[in-house]
Amino acid sequence: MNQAWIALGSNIAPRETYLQQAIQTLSEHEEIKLKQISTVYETDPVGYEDQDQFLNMVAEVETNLDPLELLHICQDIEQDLGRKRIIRWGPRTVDLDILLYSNENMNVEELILPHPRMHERAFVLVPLAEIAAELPLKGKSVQEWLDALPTRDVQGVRVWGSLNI
Ligand code: PH2
Ligand code: MG
Ligand code: MG
Repeated sequence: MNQAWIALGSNIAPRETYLQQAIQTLSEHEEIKLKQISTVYETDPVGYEDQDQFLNMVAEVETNLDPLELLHICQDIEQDLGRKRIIRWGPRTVDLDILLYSNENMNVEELILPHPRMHERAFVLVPLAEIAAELPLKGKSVQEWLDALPTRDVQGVRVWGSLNI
């Protein structure tokens, strides 16, 4: 079995429903076992700032699928939930990003593991630290990366609530 962490985000209404449906679809997949989900956070948009606030969370799964098979399932969920790619880093119904897959280091056109920007994003590190603070990532723990972020970034991530799974 491999252990993978997936970040989810939505900033088009109904945000909670999109997250809920994405988690539900993952958990119903025969080859995926949902292990943990974080709290849901409301977060200021990063990168492209002229867009609505996001809901973000992180899920831990176990799977025998390989990383690209898991990626394709995540992409199918995005498509089924109406994702349109118009602006890079722009508004989305739902985004599922594989953050980590066991100890895999991978760099192919479709997928880079660990996710290349995860260690600098509070909207990823705050929910991930909640369920995997000690996880090793690029020579530090997730908690250490989080502690190294500017306070202003962390303040842009606020507890919103929990999904009813
Ligand atoms: N995703 C992005 C770009 N910016 N900002 C927040 N707060 N949350 C996201 O999920 C997010 C973002 C690209 O995927
Ligand atoms: Mg993303
Ligand atoms: Mg993505």
